[in-house]
Amino acid sequence: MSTETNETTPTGFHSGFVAIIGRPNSGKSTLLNAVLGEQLAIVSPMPQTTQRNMRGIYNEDNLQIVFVDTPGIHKGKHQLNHEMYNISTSMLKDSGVDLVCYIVDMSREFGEEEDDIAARVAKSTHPVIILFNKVDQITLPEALDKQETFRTRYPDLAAYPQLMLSALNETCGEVFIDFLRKFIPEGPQFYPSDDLTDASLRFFAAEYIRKEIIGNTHEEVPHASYVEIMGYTETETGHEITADIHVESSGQKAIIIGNKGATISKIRKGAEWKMRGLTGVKCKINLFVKVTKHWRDKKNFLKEAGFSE
Ligand SMILES: Nc1nc2c(ncn2[C@@H]2O[C@H](COP(=O)(O)OP(=O)(O)O)[C@@H](O)[C@H]2O)c(=O)[nH]1
Ligand SMILES: [Mg+2]
Repeated sequence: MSTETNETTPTGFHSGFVAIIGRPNSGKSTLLNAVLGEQLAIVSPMPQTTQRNMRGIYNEDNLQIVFVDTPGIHKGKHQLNHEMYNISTSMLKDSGVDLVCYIVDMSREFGEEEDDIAARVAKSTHPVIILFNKVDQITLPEALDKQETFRTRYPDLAAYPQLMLSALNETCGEVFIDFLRKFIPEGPQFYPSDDLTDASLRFFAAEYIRKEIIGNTHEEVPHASYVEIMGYTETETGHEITADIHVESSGQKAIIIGNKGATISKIRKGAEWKMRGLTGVKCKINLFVKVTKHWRDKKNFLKEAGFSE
C-alpha cells in the first residue's frame, strides 16, 4: 500500500492508510465524502454502487490520512460479486493499511451478511475501529440497545474502539477525524497536500457515467451495466471522453438508450456536467451501448476490467 514518500516530510508528521469496509449501503462512500468535504465518491441508495477501491486523501498541516473506499461486502450470485467481495475483504489481511474502519448500518437488522463480515473483521491482521452509522434513523436508547446487541452477538469485537455517528450530519467529518487521530502513526507525507485522490480522470469519468445510469434506470439495469472508458483526450478547449456501456441484453440496451435516445442523452449530459465540475473545463462525452452477454460472469472480461488479478 506504500507509495513514494516525500523526503521533506517534517518530523512530527502523522500519516496512515485507513480502509473503510462494511455491508453495501452502510454509508462508506458518504462518510468519505463527508471527511473530504467533496462529493468525490459516488453515493446512491442502490447497493453495490461502489465497484472498486478508491483512495481519498485527507490533509492537514501535520497529518495525512489516505482513506480507501471499498465495495460493500456482499455475497452475490455473479462472478463480479465474488470479485468485489474479494476486493473488499482483502483489505483485512496484510493489506498494508494502518487501520480498518468497519462501518455498521444501525438502521438495519444484523443478519447473515453482518455475521460474515464481523467474523472476517475479528480475524483481521490490522487494528480495527467500529463505526455505527445512520444513528439519525433511530432514537438514542435504540442506538445504545443496538450497540449492546452488536457486542453480544459479536463478542470478539466488543472491546474494539467504537464511535456512533451519522455520515449525513454536517460535523461528522470533523468528529470522525478527531476520533481517528490517535490511531495514525508518525509517518511521511505520501501525496502532495492539495491532492484529494490518486484516482485518474478516466476513473471519475467512468464513475460519473455509472452514477447517471444508476439515477436514470432501475432494477437490474444499473447492476448489469459496466462503463469502459475507450478514449480520453485533453485539448485546449476541453476534454473529450469516449466510453462503452456494456449491458447484458438487448432489452437493457433499449432501456439505457430510451425513447428516441432520451435516457442516454440524460446520462451523457449529467456525466458531462459532473466532469466539468471536477475538471473546470468543458467536457464532451460520447457513449456507445454494447451487449456483452454475461459479462458479470466472464472471468476474462472481469480481469481485463481490473476486477481481479
Ligand atoms: N439516514 C442516513 N442515511 C445515510 C447515512 N449515511 C449514508 N446514508 C445513505 O445511505 C445510502 C448509501 O450510502 P453510500 O455511501 O452509497 O453507501 P456505501 O454503499 O456503503 O458506500 C445513500 O442513500 C446515503 O445517502 C446516514 O448516516 N444516515
Ligand atoms: Mg460506496
